Amino acid sequence: MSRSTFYITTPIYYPSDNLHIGHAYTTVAADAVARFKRLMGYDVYFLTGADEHGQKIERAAQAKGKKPKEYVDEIVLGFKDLWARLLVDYSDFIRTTEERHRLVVQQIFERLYEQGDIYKAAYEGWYCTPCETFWTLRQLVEGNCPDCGRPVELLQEESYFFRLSKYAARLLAHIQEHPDFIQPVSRRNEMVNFIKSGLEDLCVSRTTFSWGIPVPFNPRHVVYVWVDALTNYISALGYARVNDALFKKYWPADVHLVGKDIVRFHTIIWPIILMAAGVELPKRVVGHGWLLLDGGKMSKSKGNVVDPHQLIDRYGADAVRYYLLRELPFGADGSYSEGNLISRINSDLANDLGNLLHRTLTVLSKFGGGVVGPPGVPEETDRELIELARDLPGRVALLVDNLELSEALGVVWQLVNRANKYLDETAPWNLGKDPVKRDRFNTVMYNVLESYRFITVLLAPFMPGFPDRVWPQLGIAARPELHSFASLTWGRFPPGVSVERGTPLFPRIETEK
Ligand code: ME8
Repeated sequence: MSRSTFYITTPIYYPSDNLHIGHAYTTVAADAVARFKRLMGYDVYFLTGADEHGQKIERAAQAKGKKPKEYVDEIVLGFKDLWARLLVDYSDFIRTTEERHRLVVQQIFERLYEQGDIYKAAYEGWYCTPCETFWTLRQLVEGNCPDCGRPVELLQEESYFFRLSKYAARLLAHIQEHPDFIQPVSRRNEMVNFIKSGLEDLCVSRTTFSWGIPVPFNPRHVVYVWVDALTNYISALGYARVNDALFKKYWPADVHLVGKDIVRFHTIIWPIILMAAGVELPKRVVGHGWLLLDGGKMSKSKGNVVDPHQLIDRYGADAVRYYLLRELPFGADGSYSEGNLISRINSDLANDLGNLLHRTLTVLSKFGGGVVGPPGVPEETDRELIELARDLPGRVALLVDNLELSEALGVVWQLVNRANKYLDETAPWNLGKDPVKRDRFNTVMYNVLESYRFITVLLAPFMPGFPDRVWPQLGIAARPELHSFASLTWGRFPPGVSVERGTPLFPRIETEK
């Protein structure tokens, strides 16, 4: 039987500048989900990439005295370097300047034109370059872009238009019939109201600059950057090409993960392009919240950004990933501060998670020669711990499925905390001194080690570097069959292996300067 597939995407980011930790958040979240699904045995395809066209990029390149392609090539190297440093394991990286992408965009544009969904008309509109979005006068807020508040430019040109209005009713019906299509619910309600207030046809070509994909039948025009960009999710799979095996296998996407700023593009323009092209819609679009800095959205164009490289240098990729994934509850915003990051490291990682292993191995080395014996008959307090561990894989899997990653980590920490408390309650450092209590000592040690195996397997998708540092300490580095999701049935930890105390997993960060 073939394995179930799972296709997840991140937005393709603009290489107008280097990425900040807001972008890192989306990509790391998608990576954690992709890794979790792989761990569960799914055949996963995880796509990320770069959105390289548009006036914003053209201007950024000009400002640096470079040709656009030369400019984006450099920045994209930086994207890939950041993902490698953050242990992001994508299946493919699509660039909208690639031929394989251009062909698909042009083909879809031509098809929609031929079937009358795209038409030519004179146009006058207000354009926000940072957002690459047209607005009508009525939509402006005090004369500025309603999304970002920055000045807009009046543009007059002959353009191609896409009949969004024609598909509005069908899109609404789809959203009603597929309650999971837009998540969280608050975003779905917003989009439903937006569609009900009436969709205007969308201007989908530009003539005032040339850094884009030419409209195939009128190359004076380039394709609107959002139509270009959204198409990446299928062009990367080889849609409409001779070799479309990936498209056949993985489409429709299970999750498009995006920030709340671009949910509208993904739940209105993208599904309507697909409907018009006769392609199935993605199953879910999930809009996460923003990472705020000093109460405002971190953004490249505002300049209030935090460089992920510095954080990785200081704290390591696993800690940065953990912090990002823990800090934003599903769908909600979260505030970034280095102080919070440090307290998460010190309390959650050093004190709770790191210390649990360290205490256990210290006691086992001192009183058991570093070898755990088989467990005896469980007592009430053991059963409580064991039940919590047994339920954990299912609970975490469900939360990850719902993209509730902060909540999923919270659930893993229930076991971390319970195991620490269990050590306090059972005090194996006393049991170990008393030969009569050897059986009880082994039981306690066994239960904590087995709990730690559960914790390590479940944390692997969130902190991919973590397990490789734990397995040698638990003495099961050479036992990959005990590292899998399927191995999480209680009692598989092998008695008799030698544990090996290592350096602390997460050293405390000293804050006083
Ligand atoms: O919008 N907090 O690219 P972009 C959380 N090219 N997430 C943040 C964030 C923050 N402060 N800032 C950015 C584009 N993001 C288009 C996408 S997709 C077909 C085309 C994340 O470089 C979040 O995922 O402006 C947001 O949606 C994305 O970066 C915007 O990246």
